[in-house]
Amino acid sequence: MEGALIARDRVGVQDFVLLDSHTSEAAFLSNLRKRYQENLIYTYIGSLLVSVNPYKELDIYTVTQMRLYRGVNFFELPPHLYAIADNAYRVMCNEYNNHFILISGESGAGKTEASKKILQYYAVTCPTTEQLQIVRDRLLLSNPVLEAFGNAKTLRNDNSSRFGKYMDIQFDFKGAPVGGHILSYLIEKSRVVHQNHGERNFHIFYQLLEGGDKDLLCWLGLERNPQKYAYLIQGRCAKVFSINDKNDWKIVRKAFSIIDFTERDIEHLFGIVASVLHLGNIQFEEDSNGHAIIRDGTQIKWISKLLGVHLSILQEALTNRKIEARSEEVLSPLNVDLAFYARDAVAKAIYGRTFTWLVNKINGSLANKVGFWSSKTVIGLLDIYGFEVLDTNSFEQFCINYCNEKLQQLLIEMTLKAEQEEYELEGIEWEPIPYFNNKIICDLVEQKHKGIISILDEECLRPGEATDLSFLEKLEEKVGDHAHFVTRKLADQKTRKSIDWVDFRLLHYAGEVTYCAVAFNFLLFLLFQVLCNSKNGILRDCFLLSELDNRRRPETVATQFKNSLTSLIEILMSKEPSYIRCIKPNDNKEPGMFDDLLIRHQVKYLGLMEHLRVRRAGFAYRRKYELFLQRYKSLCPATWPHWHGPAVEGVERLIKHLGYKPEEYKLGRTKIFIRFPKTLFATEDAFEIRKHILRMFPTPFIRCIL
Ligand code: AOV
Ligand code: MG
Repeated sequence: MEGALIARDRVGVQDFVLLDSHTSEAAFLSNLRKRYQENLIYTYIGSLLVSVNPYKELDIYTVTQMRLYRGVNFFELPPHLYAIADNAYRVMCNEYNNHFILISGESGAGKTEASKKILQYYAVTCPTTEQLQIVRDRLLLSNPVLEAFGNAKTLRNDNSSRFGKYMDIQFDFKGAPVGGHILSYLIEKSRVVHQNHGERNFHIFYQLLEGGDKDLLCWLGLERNPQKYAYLIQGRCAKVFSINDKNDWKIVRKAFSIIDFTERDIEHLFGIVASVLHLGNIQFEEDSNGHAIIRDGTQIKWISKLLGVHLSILQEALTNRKIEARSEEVLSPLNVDLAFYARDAVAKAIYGRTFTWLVNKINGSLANKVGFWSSKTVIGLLDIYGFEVLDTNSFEQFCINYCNEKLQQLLIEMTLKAEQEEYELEGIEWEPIPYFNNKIICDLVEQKHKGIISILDEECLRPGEATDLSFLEKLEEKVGDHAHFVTRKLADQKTRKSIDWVDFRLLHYAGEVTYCAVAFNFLLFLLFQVLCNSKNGILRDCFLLSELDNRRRPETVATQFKNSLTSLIEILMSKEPSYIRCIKPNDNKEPGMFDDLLIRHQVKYLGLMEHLRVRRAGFAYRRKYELFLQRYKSLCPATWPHWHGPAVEGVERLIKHLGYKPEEYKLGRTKIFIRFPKTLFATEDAFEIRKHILRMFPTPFIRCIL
């Protein structure tokens, strides 16, 4: 903090707790802006790191930089991801406890980049052995594979994560990484069959077409041109300037071999990827009875070959559904609309489940093979999709935003708790701080019997009877008067315009979002049987016949998601937290552009001001007695050059000499707490002036009288 304190007029303070008017949003923004303009993208709020996406390469991620941060005390160097990573690592090694680093922020704010840089930091700086090199490589190379299948170009981010990811890095007792484990959350399957204008499908499709060799494409029955595929052209931007699909394909292929995929795995995997493209090109037309028939048999032949399913059975399954009539199962032909729906449902299902298979496969290769006993502790990295508001927000946005809501709540609860505990530990009175607790919104979504997910589940139990409209009516009836649910009536009065009857609106902590209820309760389980009997090994692993036998109602996707989030929160609560809050500086992906309005909104909803208030809780600065004395002892004759008594007494002597007034500080059990930044600045300035004078008069005599 040293240099930055002096230069604070130009580059701002490197910790927001040192701002004079800590409650002012304007001061907060001005500090962030000053630093951003100097390419200082990182700033602390206490131990939390705020990061603003630079949208350009900065030379702060070199190996030299990594080494600089290794083993150095948190506040001794400028704020950095590496400081957060190193701190978590050091505490883990010293105290043998588990940690997690939660990286949050909206889409395009830099979460994934941050998580990759932290992983690289550990890969470079942690001790390793020849035997462990492979683990390191696999940890690093799991990223390009998961990104190929789970990321896509969206309007907000050319490499947007469309799944949530929590990755544990496992360390042995020497602090060497020995394994890893990934949990993935709800991949955005709808993208497989539909993309908005200006967006793409998942990267892997374009990589395969662009980079795959001729023989492979020929074997898969694919043409190189993405324009030929209905599932790839809806966004009208198959080519993206910032993305090199050909190169990325090479990286993914290399990663496959390091991660231990067999040729057979790869064959089956791309058989599925190609089948999705073929599925998208299947067209249906109406026969004279109004039933759907497949227009051209070419695609279905390829699918049947690649997935190892019987051609006529596949054909039948795509154009019929099974219904129960008088306890008998009969086939009922689909109309054209439903056939298209069934086709898309299959494409989404096989892609989604294949992604889960991929994560499991990677986990198999990351599993700690050095021996169970040697794995001691973990650091978890959480990189989840950011809060998003699109023109049309569907079930997936509902889940994404609900997830962000839960994480926000975790952060608030954990920081408040930590702060309160520190005060109690230090024997300093805790002053309650008003803050917005978004538990109320989490409850609205997840509460048993009364929450939106429960209502959705109930509706799903009435197949045939339930509709989007009946779901909405239930919502109105059950949560209509909730403060964060905007009823249609209220919306009409407020906005003076009617909102569509298929919509409902939630007031999230990050803003208001209108969700479209269509397809919220229309999840189809067709063609399952065909896929269970596939000869494609991956599909056979993914679609189990036992699921069909299950007389119990399967859990709805929403409930599954809720349960997986609940266990994620449990995993996190059992570990020591570090936080990185990412901010997106503008909507144009442009370097150097600091959009005040956009950033102010994020500062607000990320709760940064609240965090700052909690963090200061009356005291801007706190430091262990030893560290405080070490730095400033030269300012007091009683403590200079050596102080032999207890550190706390040394500090008492020191601050008495400096003239601290009683209201300016408090002494805890192990730390000094300073209320106002200006007190600290005065001390820091005195320290710098003295250092300066010493440099000018280096003779021992002058030193003595100073
Ligand atoms: P996200 O993970 O937060 O969005 P990313 O980490 O993918 O966002 O960042 C978006 C883009 O911003 C990257 O592709 C880089 O071009 C740029 N970027 C981010 N951080 C840095 C950095 N530290 N240095 C240089 N460029 C950076 V989403 O996954 O959409 O929520 O779902
Ligand atoms: Mg991301």
